[in-house]
Amino acid sequence: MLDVLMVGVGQCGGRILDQINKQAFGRSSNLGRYVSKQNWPSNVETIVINTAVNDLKELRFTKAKDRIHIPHLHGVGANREEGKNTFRENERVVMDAIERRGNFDVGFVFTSVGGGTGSSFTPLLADKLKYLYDIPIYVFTVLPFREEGSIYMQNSAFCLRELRESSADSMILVDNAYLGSAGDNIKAAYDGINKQVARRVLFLMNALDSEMLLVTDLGDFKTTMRGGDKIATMGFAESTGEGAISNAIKRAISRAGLLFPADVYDEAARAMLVIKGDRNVLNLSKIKEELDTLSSQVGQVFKGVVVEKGAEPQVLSVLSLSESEELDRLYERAVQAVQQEKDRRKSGSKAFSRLDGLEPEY
Ligand SMILES: Nc1nc2c(ncn2[C@@H]2O[C@H](COP(=O)(O)OP(=O)(O)OP(=O)(O)O)[C@@H](O)[C@H]2O)c(=O)[nH]1
Ligand SMILES: [Mg+2]
Repeated sequence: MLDVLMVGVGQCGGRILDQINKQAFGRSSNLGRYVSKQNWPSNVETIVINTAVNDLKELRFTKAKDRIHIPHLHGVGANREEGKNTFRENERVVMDAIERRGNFDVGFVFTSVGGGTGSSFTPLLADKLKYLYDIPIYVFTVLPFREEGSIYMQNSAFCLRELRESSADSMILVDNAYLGSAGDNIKAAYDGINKQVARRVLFLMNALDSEMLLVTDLGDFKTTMRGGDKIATMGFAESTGEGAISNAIKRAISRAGLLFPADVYDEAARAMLVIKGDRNVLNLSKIKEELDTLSSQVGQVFKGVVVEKGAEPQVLSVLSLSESEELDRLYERAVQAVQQEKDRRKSGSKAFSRLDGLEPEY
C-alpha cells in the first residue's frame, strides 16, 4: 500500500483538495463524513494550508485537524513577495504539521498559479518536501482565466518558472480558461473544474494501488512524468455502447478530455493510460490497436487495465509534454502584462508635476 501526501495550498488548492476529500467519501451524504471512512486504496494524508481563515472555513469535507492557518491578514492579496516572506516566517509550523503524519512514497500539491498564497508558497514547499522526504513531488497547477488581469498573468508565469526550477518533479497543468468560463456563474465553473481534477486524482490513486490485469504502478507514473519538460497534462473519458472502449481511449487523449490543451501527437513525450471496465467491455485487441497508434508517435506508452464488474469503459491518460504551444501563448501574454504594469507605474498621474517649479503665494 502506498503512503501518499496531498497538500492543497491557497483558496484554489484548498477547494480542489476538499473536492478530492468529498469524492473519496464515495456516495455518502454530507452526514456520511461523520460516520463513514474515506474509501482510499492507499494511505492518504490530506492537508490544506492558507493565510486566509475564511477560505479555510468554507471547506466542508476536510477535517479541522487537516487545516493549517498561517495568520496573515486576509490572504496576501495576490502579492507573491509577501507570500514568500510569509512562508519563510512560518515554515516550521507548516513542516512540523506535515512531518507529524509520518513517511510518504509520493506527494501531490494543488495550487493556483495566479493568486498569492498558493503560488508563492508552493515552490518553496516543494523544495522543503523534497529535502525532508526525498520523494517525487507533483504539483497540480491551475492556470487563470486569461481575462483575470495582469497581476494574475504575471504571477502565473513567474510561479510556473519557479516551480520548474524547484525540486518539484513535474507540474500537471490544469487550465481554467480551457475547462470553464469565467462568465456569470464563476462558482459553478470552479466546482465543475475541481470535480474534473478530483475525479482524475482518485482514478489515478486507484490505478497506482490496485489489483490489475495489466499493471501500472508508481514507477511507471514516475517514468512517464520524467519524460517531458517538467510539464504534463491528464485526460479522462468514459463511453458506452458500440465501440465504447476505442472511443474512450481516443477521447482521453484528445483535447476534449484533457485538463490542459495539448496536441498529444506533437507535444507528448511519454504517456500512461489506465483503462477500467467490466471484463466484457475490455476488448484487448481493440485496446492494443488504439495504443499502437499512440505508441507510434509518443516515445513510451505504459498501460494498465483494471477490471471492475459491471463498469462501462473509463480511461485515464497521463501525458508528459516536451513542449506546449498553449504555454508559449500564456508566457507571451504574461510578458505583455509585466510591461503594462511597468508603463503604468512609470507614467503615474500628471497632476502633481504641474506644480513643479512653483511655490505658494500668500
Ligand atoms: N479551478 C479553480 N480555480 C480557482 C478556484 N478558486 C480560485 N481559482 C483561481 O485561482 C486564482 C486565484 O488564486 P487563489 O487560489 O484564489 O489565491 P490564493 O492562493 O488564495 O492567494 P491570495 O488570496 O492572493 O492570498 C485565479 O486564477 C482563480 O481563477 C477554484 O475553486 N477552482
Ligand atoms: Mg486567498
